Amino acid sequence: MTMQAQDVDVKAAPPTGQSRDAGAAAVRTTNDYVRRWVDSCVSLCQPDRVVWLNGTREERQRLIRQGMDEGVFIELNQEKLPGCYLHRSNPNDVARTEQLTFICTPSQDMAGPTNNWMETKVAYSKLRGLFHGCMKGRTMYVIPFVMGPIGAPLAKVGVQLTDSVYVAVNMGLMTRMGEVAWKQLGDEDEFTRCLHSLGDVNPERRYICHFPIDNTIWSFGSGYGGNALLGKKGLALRIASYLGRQQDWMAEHMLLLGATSPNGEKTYVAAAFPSASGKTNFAMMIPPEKYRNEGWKITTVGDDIVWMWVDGATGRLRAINPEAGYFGVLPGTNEETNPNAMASMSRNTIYTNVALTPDGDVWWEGKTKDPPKEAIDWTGQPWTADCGRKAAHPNSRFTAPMENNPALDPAADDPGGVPVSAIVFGGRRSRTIPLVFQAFNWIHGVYIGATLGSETTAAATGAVGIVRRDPMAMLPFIGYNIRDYLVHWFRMRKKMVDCPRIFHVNWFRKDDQGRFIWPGFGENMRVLKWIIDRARGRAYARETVVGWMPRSKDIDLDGLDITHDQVEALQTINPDDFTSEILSQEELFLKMAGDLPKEMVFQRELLISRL
Ligand code: OXD
Ligand code: MN
Repeated sequence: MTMQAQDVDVKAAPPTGQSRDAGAAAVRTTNDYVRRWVDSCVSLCQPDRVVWLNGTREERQRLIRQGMDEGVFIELNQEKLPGCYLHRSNPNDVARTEQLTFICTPSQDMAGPTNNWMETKVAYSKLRGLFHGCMKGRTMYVIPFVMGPIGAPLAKVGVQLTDSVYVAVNMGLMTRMGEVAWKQLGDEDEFTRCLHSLGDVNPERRYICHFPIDNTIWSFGSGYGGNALLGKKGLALRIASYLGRQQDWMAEHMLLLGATSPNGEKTYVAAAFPSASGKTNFAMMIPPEKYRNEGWKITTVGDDIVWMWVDGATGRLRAINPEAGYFGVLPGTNEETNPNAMASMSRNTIYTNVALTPDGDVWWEGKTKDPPKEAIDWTGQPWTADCGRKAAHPNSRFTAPMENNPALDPAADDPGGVPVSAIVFGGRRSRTIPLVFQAFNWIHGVYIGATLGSETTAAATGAVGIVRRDPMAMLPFIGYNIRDYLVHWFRMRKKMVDCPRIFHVNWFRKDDQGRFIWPGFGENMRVLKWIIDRARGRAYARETVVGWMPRSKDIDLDGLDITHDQVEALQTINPDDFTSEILSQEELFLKMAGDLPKEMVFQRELLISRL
């Protein structure tokens, strides 16, 4: 890449420490806090060059060309997939590494029993050692970005420094990046300081460290989305959840969708499912034909993260999606399971760790019924359909701007956000947990969310398919003590005049032959319809030990190849299974021993007494 007038050649500049003067004309902000912080990081990391990004399309193209020269991006067939590129990561760097992710605070109690903790000074000192000189010979990109629609009261500014051109391009897709951030920041000090380096991409030297008190994230040794796109899990969940507790709002691992009924009534629903458990599919759902003909429509506000606050005027919960793009799982995604996701990734998209076909297209398991005869797999090796290896990595991903989504909700960019009428928790459970039920009230709903269990997936390294407790699907993302997080949920209720109704769903229950009973995907509309009607006080439910449940006749099965008896089976609560379920919640309760909010203890006792 030829050097731009605005870039700073640090080698040609006076010794580090004075680089600010050398690059003064080039620096894109007059904010002294930013300039001093960038200077200190330049001194630490010693890049050859500092490039301040402005978020324009031309700049993105320039970065992509640069990445192609470096072998970071492979151009795909531009007729089929305009603006689309493939990236192959280091094979040791394909998922979030929760065991290497830390909350760094002065005391361990601030991080709590479910986070990895490092003492602040120890963490800075350890990571300073790693960052020292790590960008020699490399370029440091300065990425200003905003999380949240511009003008939203909760919108937050971050600045990420990175030596990865892949990260720079992805940040441009996932956030509102560029001049808007400098404008929002003005002369203030209120921005998240995000420092990132690929280092030598060695898991032995990989640390993702969050310093909530300093509004700072240092990530070293990984280029994987959840570890390296620091606006996402780092800022929008871990740091934001900490800020939300201080400032009376909530940052949650939830999708946010709008459902428009045939008479034009619009209901917004937020839903928390653990990573790689169908949030993107639910957020982009296309209702079954019957519903479409009646006039039902689903629109997407977000597919992964929501920020929610109580509106002073109405006393109701409102929400925004802090992100501007999707970083979605590919295996299993196709024209049938999620046509809106397929359309979203049809242009200006980065594909990570999928197979490359001879015609310059991409492929992953489940994209088409028939695999291509041959391809280059995600590791760059020749692959054939009968070779016995997977062509794409199970956690292969697409990064696409949300503007590509044909079902984007008109309010997705609205700084005022949308009102939330229902909150849904869902796990991946092959046994025990029914298709749908409603909590008796908010406190019971918080208990249901807090004890959420789910079978693990490929989104994080480690064993797949084991049930783990994943409170609110936030276990890896709560930036402080889980005790205080649950108390925060209980307290938020007191600020609301009317609160969203809380539900639990499980699309993943299996029969004795190991087959899914519920068809899922667009058919989930039938369950969503009951949820909406309950939230609006219209549908019937019977009281059961776990909560309010629809009778099978309350779920519309018209046009579906499934009987009312099967739905009854899906809704069955087996007391023995449920006793084991309660016992398996003990693991979480024991971790929080002595610190469990009393509401949790009472709810468990009430559940046991109902069994
Ligand atoms: C994600 C995740 O990538 O939750 O969204 O892992
Ligand atoms: Mn996620």
